[in-house]
Amino acid sequence: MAFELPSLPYPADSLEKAIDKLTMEIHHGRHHKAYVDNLNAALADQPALQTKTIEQLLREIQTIPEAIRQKVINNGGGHANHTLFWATMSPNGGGEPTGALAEAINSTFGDFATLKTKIKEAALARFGSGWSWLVLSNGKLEITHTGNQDSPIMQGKTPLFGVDVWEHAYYLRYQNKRADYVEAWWNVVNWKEIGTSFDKAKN
Ligand code: MN3
Repeated sequence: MAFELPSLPYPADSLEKAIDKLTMEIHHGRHHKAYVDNLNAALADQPALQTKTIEQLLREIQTIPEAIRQKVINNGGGHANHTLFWATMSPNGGGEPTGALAEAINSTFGDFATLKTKIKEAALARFGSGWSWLVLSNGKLEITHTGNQDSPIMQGKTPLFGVDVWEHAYYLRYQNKRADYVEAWWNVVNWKEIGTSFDKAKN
C-alpha cells in the first residue's frame, strides 16, 4: 500500500456554510478513496514508483510507463487534487487572504474581488468535470482550469488551491448551479493554509 487516503482534517458536517455532510462523506470516503485504491492498483507492479511522492509522480509524468500513465494522471491527479482540496478548506475559513499572498493577489489581479471573479469564470469555463485553480507558475500567481483530474503539477506549476467543479462536489445541494457553489466555497476557504504554502513555494 504505497498511498493512503488522508483523514479529513475536520468533521464531515463542519463545512455546512458551503458543502453538506453527505456530499463530504461520499466525496472523501468514496471518490477520493477510489482514486487512492486505483492509483495503488496501477502501481502494484512498480516498486520503484511506489517510493515516490505523489508530487514526484505527477511532475515526472512523462517518465511513467505508457501502459499505466493515464491511470496515474487520473488517479494520482485525483489523489493529489483532493488532498489539497481538504487541506485548503476549514470550518473556520472564509474572510480574505493576508500577508505576502494578499500583496501578490493585489499586485497580480488588482484586488481580492477580481481574484474571486476570475476563479468563478475559470470554474464556469470548464465544460464538464474539472478544477478551477490558483497556481504559482514561474513564481507568478495565475488562474487556470484543468479537465478531469489533470493536476497543474504536470505542467510544472504549484497549485495553491483548487475548487473541485465535478458534479460530485456540489450536485446534492446545488444541482446544476455551479456558480452558487463556487460563490459559497469562499465561506470555507482556508487562507491560513494557502498563505503558508504560498510562502513556502516562493522561498
Ligand atoms: Mn472531487
